[in-house]
Amino acid sequence: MDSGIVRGYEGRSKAGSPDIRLDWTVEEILAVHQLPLLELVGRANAVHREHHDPNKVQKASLLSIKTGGCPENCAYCPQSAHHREVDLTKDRLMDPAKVIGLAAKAKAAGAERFCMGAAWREVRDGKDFDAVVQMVEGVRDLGMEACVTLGMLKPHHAARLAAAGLTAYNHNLDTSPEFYSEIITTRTYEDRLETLATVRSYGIDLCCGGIIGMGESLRDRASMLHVLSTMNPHPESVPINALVPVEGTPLGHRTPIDPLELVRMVATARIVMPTSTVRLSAGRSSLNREAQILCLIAGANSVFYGDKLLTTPNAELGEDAALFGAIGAEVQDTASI
Ligand code: SAM
Ligand code: DTB
Ligand code: SF4
Repeated sequence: MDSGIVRGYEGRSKAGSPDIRLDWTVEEILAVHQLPLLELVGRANAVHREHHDPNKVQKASLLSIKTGGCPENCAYCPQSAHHREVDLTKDRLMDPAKVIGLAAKAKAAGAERFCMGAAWREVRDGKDFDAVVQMVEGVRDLGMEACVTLGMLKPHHAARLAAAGLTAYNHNLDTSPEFYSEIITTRTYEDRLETLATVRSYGIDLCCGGIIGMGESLRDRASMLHVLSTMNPHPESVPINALVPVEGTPLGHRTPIDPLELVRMVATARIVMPTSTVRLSAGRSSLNREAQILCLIAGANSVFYGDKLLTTPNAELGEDAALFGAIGAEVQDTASI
């Protein structure tokens, strides 16, 4: 690629940029979301190009380090112990050496970020948390960004993760404050916000987003983006997931969303949070190549790479090679993931 094409994006302002607003209202966000599609995508792409290299898509690799048996009752989640009809093999926490080995493989296949998820309600002190700290250290030693998602945590846990070099902590709002209790009743929105504040206070980046396609209204989507875009600073990373309906969960029979709804959500997130990394996360396997490219034009600048998310299938590696080939990004050796 002619590096001159992208040179203009280096060194552009991030924090303190005049177009970074912390005072978006729900009405304004809803109005952006409902713009005519071509206008919305055009505006989002302009914001994207102002703050990011439009040819760069970060590949993040995702691994479930502890699977299933979670005491929370999140209606979308196959890992909740409340949803007994789900066909899922539970697994204890993985061995750190195995996890670090898989991170090295993911790096060899082109991943820059390694995200580890545990089906925990909260972090508890003990050998399992010690092992997670070891995993974070190992991933950082490989020169990769490390992200974990472990549920709620206390300040001393955040302090240990920060000392281990953790790049980011993923803790999603999932939906709007108004719709939240339709989806989860075993913890509150306030619990979520408290964990996020704790993580932030230890200088760890926030990875915080949500899911669309759970029966929420467009106002709920705008309201979730309102909570995110009024955080100061904005979360560094915002995953936008489309519900993966899993049989046996209360949302297992929901019809998958129209891909253009994901395009609208990504574009709106890009406009209201110009400098955040917007991640096109779960649900990508039901999008064709062109719909994914539309999401990238609308401002997504990262995808999960690899054939599995946590417990459900992701876009297939061959399809991803075709996607990255089509957009001209470097194609890695897919056999090594
Ligand atoms: N237990 C931790 C927690 O809830 O924060 C971490 C793991 S949890 C599986 C991480 C995120 O995955 C959830 O917050 C949710 O946004 C997303 N997720 C889980 N199941 C999903 C599904 N079926 N479709 C889309 N996103 C899903
Ligand atoms: C996020 O927002 N999406 C990822 C990551 N953060 C941890 C998880 C998606 C999980 C999809 C359902 C599954 O595979 O279990
Ligand atoms: Fe547990 Fe997280 Fe799944 Fe909720 S989303 S049931 S907290 S693993």
